[in-house]
Amino acid sequence: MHKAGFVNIIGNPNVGKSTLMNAFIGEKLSIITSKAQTTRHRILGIVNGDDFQVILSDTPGIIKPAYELQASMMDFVKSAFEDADVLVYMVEIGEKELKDEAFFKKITNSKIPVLLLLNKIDKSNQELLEEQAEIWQKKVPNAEFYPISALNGFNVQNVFDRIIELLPESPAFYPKDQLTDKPERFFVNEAIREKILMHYKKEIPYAVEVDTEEFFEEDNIIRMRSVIMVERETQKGIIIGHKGSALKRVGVEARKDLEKFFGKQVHLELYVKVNKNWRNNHSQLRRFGYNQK
Ligand SMILES: Nc1nc2c(ncn2[C@@H]2O[C@H](COP(=O)(O)OP(=O)(O)OP(=O)(O)O)[C@@H](O)[C@H]2O)c(=O)[nH]1
Ligand SMILES: [Mg+2]
Repeated sequence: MHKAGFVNIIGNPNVGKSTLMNAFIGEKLSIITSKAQTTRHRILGIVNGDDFQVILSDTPGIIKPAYELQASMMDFVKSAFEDADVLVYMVEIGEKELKDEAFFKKITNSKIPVLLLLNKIDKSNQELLEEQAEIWQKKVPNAEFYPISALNGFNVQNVFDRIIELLPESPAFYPKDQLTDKPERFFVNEAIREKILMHYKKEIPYAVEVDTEEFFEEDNIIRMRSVIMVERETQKGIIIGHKGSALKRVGVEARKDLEKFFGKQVHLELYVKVNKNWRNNHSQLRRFGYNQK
């Protein structure tokens, strides 16, 4: 018998969805930072076995959209409700509610199996854990409950084994050697965006989009050129930094990650461009892979 299906991870921003996805895959497919709204797309991560194919979806954290980019991010979350065979609803220790009522109702009224994961229990103690477990099991009575630590791997294998049990009988949806639905350039963009989230403050990371214009694979090296887009001229100066030092740091760190990811030497050229108000521009958003209706 062969099992296959879609296992979609949803929850508030910053609870550890991408960390869990990477733990299941065993690779750094999704970027992870301590800032909210790190993930902007729905990213498939595929785990293949002889008799199963688990198609995981990492999704953006649920927020009330304030601009078009965020509205597109929430459309990715909506799509994750539509095709799931198993829903993984992740919360973190100390969290009390999913702020979006409509999404929360979809979870509590779900006809498909829901796994409720209480993450970051490594930061907790027994008393707090029991208190939180009770709160969440009451809130989502239709779910199976698992305390986990995506970071340390605690209970991750048990959750994965349960997912396999819950999957429907089905042939594989993707070739068995496929790891994701995203092209190579997507991971270049993301590696750069991760460094920008890590090194710049306040609004800057949220005003940035990255587009990889060139990706040439040669025998011993991959040559890439990417543009970092910002919304305003002042932001451009901040990204570049004094004598280019800030941009250089982004480039060096992203290149190191990309060399690990592709298993090959990488040459990465970066430049910065102003793309006014791209976050609210439908055609620009479409160009960057956000499904605009
Ligand atoms: N202590 C602890 N930290 C964790 C755990 N899982 C994730 N984190 C941290 O929580 C932060 C957010 O992790 P992400 O995986 O990026 O969270 P996310 O839900 O994908 O966030 P968005 O994409 O912004 O919605 C990072 O700093 C992680 O290192 C965990 O089990 N324990
Ligand atoms: Mg994420």
